[in-house]
Amino acid sequence: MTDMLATTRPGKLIINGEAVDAATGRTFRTMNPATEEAICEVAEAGPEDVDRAVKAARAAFDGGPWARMRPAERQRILFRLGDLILEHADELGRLETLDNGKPIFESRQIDAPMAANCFHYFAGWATKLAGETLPVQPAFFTYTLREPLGVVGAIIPWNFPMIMVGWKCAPALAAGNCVVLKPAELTPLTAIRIGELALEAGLPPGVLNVLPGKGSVAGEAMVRHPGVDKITFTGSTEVGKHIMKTGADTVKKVTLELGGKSPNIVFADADLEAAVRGATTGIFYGKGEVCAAGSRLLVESSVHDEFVAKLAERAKRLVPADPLDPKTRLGALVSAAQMEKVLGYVDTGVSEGAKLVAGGKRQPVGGKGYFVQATVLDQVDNRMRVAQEEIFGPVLAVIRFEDVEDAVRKGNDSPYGLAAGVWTRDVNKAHAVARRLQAGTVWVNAYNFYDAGMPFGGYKASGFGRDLGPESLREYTQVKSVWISIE
Ligand code: TAP
Repeated sequence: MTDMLATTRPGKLIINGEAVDAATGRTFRTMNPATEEAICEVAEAGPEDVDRAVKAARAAFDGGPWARMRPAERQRILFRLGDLILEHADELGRLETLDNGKPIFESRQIDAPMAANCFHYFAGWATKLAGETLPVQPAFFTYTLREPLGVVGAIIPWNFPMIMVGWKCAPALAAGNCVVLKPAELTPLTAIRIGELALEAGLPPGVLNVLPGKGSVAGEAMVRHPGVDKITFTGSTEVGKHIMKTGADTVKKVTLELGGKSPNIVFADADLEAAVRGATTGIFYGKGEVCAAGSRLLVESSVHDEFVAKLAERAKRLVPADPLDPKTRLGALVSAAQMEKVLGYVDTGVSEGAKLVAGGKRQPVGGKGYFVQATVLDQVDNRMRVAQEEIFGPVLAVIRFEDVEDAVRKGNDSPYGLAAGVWTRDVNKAHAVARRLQAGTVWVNAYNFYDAGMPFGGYKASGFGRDLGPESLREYTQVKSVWISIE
């Protein structure tokens, strides 16, 4: 604990290039879910701070330094920010682990490089966004300009705080927008630190403002603020719907990345050893607090028993441990409330008739922390609540299927459509099933792969719009058509 405090300072808001207290002077305490102890106090943004941040962003955008800067210079600054994130990966990884409870292996080795990768990738786009010359009528010279939207409000969840900063801010900034970022109240620390690094990289004041605070207060004020042109949101479907409704009053553009209940489908002809590994990481990576978690495992009947036996054995070996230990692969859930919700779903599953074959219990480490065992529920029917509702924890629901038709039908029988996995050695089957699955991402003989260059987002109730890849730049730009009479 002493060591922990030595590496964390009180968190401030970042508005117009300065670290400041909230206008009200209010703070909140961010907690370490592995030890149940406080990490530090953080300034709590309210509506007045949102207004200041939006005005600073507007000023930087409307004829300010960001708008006037040559794209090559914007590219250089964003690339430098990617470098700084890598240079500070130890510090950022540690902050993320303290705040979120995820293993340091994930936050240091995967999340920090992924966040950096976003800034490196999108930096390159700053110099490549262009309109088109469209010769539609001989009497006119006609072309389009691809322009930024203005001020983007980014509202992000607690499961991948650092990565979400990269997913949202890198493309928005590369396209020439200014950003007001609200990290989740549970995990504000890495967003604040990246905000500081952005200033060090040379981002002019006001271009990236960071407002830790409550969603129902600071987030709500951002969505209602007429000076915000667009909200890019990742979080729950419930809050996403609310944002869409509230944003309508000021005709906000909205991108929503919401929940999931993704099917990971194992055919009998798969490399079963690889599929067991893929099913395990598909659900237990990130403690299952992953929007795209392969939380419904669909297994072909003929290999079901053998597969589930191997899976249960593997899950039992995945023991919760100190997230700061580099060997740990299962950390603490983010909060007591999340742990209670997850354990409640295990009970629900059992009472619905599912069979618990691994885990199912809280397992404190050193007597503390919101740790939950890697849990496998077998004999789940796809209509049960544990198969239809997002649990957002290390709980896998195993469902049998008989053939391709049955697999596709059950796979798509969900309100969500974020991701899916397919395990087979038959290349025709892989392509055919990938086409038929209603999901924004399909992994074949793999699970949970991401890259800044590959679009990611949902079908159905998992939202609309895309993060990452060239596709995401459409979300942060608008097109102007210019007609010049040449007669
Ligand atoms: P939410 O409760 O929806 O929170 C997400 C963000 O919205 C937080 O910053 C939250 O602030 C804020 N918020 C809450 N109420 C708000 C309001 N009225 N107006 C504006 N902002 C508001 O989700 P969560 O529990 O943090 O995250 C888990 C969910 O995110 C899961 O459903 C998961 O599937 C989804 N998720 C989706 C994806 C993709 S890419 N689709 C990726 C990761 C997570 P506070 O937390 O400070 O209250």
